[in-house]
Amino acid sequence: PFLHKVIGHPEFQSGEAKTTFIDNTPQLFEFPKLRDRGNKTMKYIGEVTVNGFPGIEKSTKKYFDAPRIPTDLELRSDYVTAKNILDKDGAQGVIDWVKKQDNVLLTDTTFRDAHQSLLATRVRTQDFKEIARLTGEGLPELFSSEMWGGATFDVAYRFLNEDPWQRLRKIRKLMPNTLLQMLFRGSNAVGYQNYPDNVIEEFIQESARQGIDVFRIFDSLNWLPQMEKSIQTVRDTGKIAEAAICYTGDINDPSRAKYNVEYYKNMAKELEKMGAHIIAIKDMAGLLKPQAAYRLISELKDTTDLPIHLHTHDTSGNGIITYSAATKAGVDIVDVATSAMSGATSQPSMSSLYYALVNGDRTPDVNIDNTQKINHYWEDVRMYYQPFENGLNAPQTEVYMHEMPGGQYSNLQQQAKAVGLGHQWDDIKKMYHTVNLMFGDIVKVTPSSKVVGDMALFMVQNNLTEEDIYANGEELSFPESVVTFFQGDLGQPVGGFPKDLQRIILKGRPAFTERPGSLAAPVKFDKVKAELAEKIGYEPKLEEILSYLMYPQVFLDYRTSYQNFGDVTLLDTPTFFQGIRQGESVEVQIEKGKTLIIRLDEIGDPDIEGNRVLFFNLNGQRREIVIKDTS
Ligand code: 3PY
Ligand code: ZN
Repeated sequence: PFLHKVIGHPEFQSGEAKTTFIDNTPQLFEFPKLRDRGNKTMKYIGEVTVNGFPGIEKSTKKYFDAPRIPTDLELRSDYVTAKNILDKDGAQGVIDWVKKQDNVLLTDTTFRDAHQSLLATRVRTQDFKEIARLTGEGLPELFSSEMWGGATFDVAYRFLNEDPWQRLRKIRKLMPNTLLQMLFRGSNAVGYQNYPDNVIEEFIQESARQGIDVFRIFDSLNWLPQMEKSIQTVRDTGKIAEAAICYTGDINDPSRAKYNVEYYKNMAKELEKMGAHIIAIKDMAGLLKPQAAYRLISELKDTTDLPIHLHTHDTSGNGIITYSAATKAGVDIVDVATSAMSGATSQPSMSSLYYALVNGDRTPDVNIDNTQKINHYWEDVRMYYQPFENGLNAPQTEVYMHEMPGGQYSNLQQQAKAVGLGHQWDDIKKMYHTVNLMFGDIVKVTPSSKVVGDMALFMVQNNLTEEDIYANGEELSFPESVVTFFQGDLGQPVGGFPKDLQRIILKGRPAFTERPGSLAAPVKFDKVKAELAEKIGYEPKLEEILSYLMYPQVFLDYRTSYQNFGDVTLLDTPTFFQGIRQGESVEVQIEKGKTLIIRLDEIGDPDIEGNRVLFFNLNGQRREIVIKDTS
């Protein structure tokens, strides 16, 4: 019918159809476009229906009530937000404003660290869209929303078939009056290795152009030389450079003297000299105990005039007490998450903190009713992600022993299960502690934490003790990440590497103490652009080149998947993870006013090669899609 419509069109019949024919009569070409998108979407749904979603157990699709979307938030449309101040008065304007506040300010991590730490970073843009606008409108008093960076970049491409840049653009549009914040791993950007300086610069500039306002910059070993470039680049973009000190050990425990209060004060002074606008204390594992928090924040406030932004994880269950102590000591901003996405390995709850501080002199200025209404949405949406729950739903004080970051806990647990060590999880946690001490008591956060995790798994898997490593290490072949770490690929740990262990692990390979970024040749963007264009068949945008530089194979796999399945971010989450039931209709709004209505009528039996025909109905037309059953 499509061909007939085109051929039958008077302009075509007149013999005068030129290239403008397509431009003048787009309606004729919409149907095949729709059909193509429909086919791709049905292919994706069919694939998940028949073979399940990679990495989670295949099960019958569950029924969910539609999430409760708040319709009656109280709005303060005249409120001047931190974002408005940044846009009008620049970064210094925001800093001056923060310093003038009596109340403790809040950053909402729901869109990044909370789901990274609770649900293996799996929350999809589709589920942020509905609530992002309402969060921006209903909670204008927030300092910022942390919604990008860390693991979200990699996971979006790798597991969610999503383009993280698109997520950033969408949220930017939906939250025009909220500061958007990202977690940036210094010279490791959003990856697990060092990148040349010009890649770091381009990445920051592009992220700033696309909407990031606050960059929380850290180095996974607290090694200052690796933070300088990022801080300077962020300053040059006019955005806010928040330089983070990763917190480890216990400043009040004399047996952990390596990371004492002086260590943190010195680092804060250095970061101030480097040009930080804000100092963050990044307590990635949740080790900062309440009394230590009071002391640390008090002493930092005496050390620097910069605002202090505190980040913790609630793994031990002490998060609110820590924030309460820090608030008393004068902390300026703290990181919280909506209740349904808080607690345990995530951040403390926004509304719990509100009530912990209510009627005090620094009560956060948020509308608690709005907070709770927005939270209803998350109570419902979290259900979708049940297969990714990490199982830690009670306080775990063992974190003070193993010191594993909140975001790593579930990851390492999965890694352990994948190599058949799920039942030895308790041993792995103890070994993680042992490895940390063997490595000289290092800062453990992505990517250094991954090295400790890899070594712990390696030792448990091969039944090795610490003594075995020193006695027989020469014969062992250590994980690649451990070897390159001891070569200096991630930089230098506080106090340097333990020499004996370094010798055993490197087996004569060279080690260097220079900053890896200073040794790496700058990336030639034109060359990479041409190479990538060859691979994907079109001229890539800068953001695509950057993604390819960070994650070459992951990015190419994403492109392939996009070619096959189209834009699957538009599917609702239960369908995305669990496919479709026989007889069910799902609606996919692909554009305003354009909806695909897809019904699955029947699943055919597999033929001799395992191929099944799925009988669909797409917007009223019968369609057959063949899917290979891999079971
Ligand atoms: C990350 O780098 O992803 C982190 O969340 C570190 O805490
Ligand atoms: Zn964190």
